[in-house]
Amino acid sequence: MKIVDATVVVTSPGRNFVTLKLTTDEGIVGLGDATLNGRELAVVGYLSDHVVPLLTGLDPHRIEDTWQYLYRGAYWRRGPVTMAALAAVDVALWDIKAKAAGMPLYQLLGGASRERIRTYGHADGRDIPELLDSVRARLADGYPAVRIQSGIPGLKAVYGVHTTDGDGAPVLHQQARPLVEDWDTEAYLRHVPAVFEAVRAEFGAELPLLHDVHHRLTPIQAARLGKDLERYRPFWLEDCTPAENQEALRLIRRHTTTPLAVGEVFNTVHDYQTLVTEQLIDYVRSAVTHFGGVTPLRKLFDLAALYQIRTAVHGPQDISPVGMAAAVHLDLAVHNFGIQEYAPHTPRTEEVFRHAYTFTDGHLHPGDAPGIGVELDEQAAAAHPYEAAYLPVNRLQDGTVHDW
Ligand code: EZ4
Ligand code: CO
Repeated sequence: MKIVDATVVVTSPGRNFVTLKLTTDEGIVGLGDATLNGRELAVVGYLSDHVVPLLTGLDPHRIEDTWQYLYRGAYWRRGPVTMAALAAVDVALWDIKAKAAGMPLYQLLGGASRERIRTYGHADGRDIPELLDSVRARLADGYPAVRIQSGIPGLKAVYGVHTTDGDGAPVLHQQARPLVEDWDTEAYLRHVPAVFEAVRAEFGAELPLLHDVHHRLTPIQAARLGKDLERYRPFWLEDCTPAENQEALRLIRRHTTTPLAVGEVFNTVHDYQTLVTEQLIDYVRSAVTHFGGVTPLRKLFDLAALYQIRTAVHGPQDISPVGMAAAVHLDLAVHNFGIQEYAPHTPRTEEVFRHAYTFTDGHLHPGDAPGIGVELDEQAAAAHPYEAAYLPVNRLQDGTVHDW
């Protein structure tokens, strides 16, 4: 079999998605997600200018070899743009291989290790009462675990607390220039324990509760927060520091038994080397789409398994249904699966990307369609052209830029 065509499709049914479509001489089509929120066109250029011209004529069955050819062959390795482009190629090739085999992808990854995929949903509120209502809504949706994010007294806008448009899409992400949010670490550190206290008081001890710090603390601040939250038994504290300084996690780990989850902005196994081999974290959080695909993420998961570290693939709405499908196949197959982040895509997005994976009673299943089980409706996609959109930026009250 040979690849005879490769095209890059950009569509914005509420937010931008970048999809690579590979077609073989046998008429098999493979899809891969290359969406990098706020920097989409950089990946489009990388793919169209430097990858697509290399793909035609290749044997799509040679996934590992193609991955190494594009990774090592570029010389300039790693980085979010490169690895999102590589991820799209890798997933499209797995899609083709599984379709050629007449099997859902998870079968080629070793078959199902479980019946279904446990997820967590997002609850948020501008204040605690609004958050409690949101938790109630997620429980009504069937989620077995909930991430809780709350507004902070004195701050106008913080990560994870949305206003939504009629379609349910987060409007904060749809600005032609970055929205400016504000931040005050001391106010945050004072407020979060009260948020956990209120949620535990309302929903009891058993509900798994997660919280995303979004890279905003110093190591000693993160250690303090981890200690303060221990009595509420969080499922995890996510991205408590900017973890490209992996050594920071040593300090945090010495002070708290709160489980730690890291990795949504990482793009290779090297970014995790210290964190995993020194057992400084409990969950690896990379998305298929941002980590170079199923091939390298599987390798990370196997490395993590040696240290009893579990998986928690990043699953925001800026991963397309193509990237989500790939994740759900991997989740079903690997032994050290932990939990999957999941928020349904908007109806407009689901018209463009029809998927076999299902969400029932708070659990995902990849379905049994051959391949990854996603079809791209190109006509529907073309009705939604690219729109410039950026993630917000964060400033302290004196104007200093802070990590968002
Ligand atoms: O801010 O994917 O855990 N989830 C997150 C996400 C990220 C977005 C950035 O594009 O932190 O919501
Ligand atoms: Co996060």
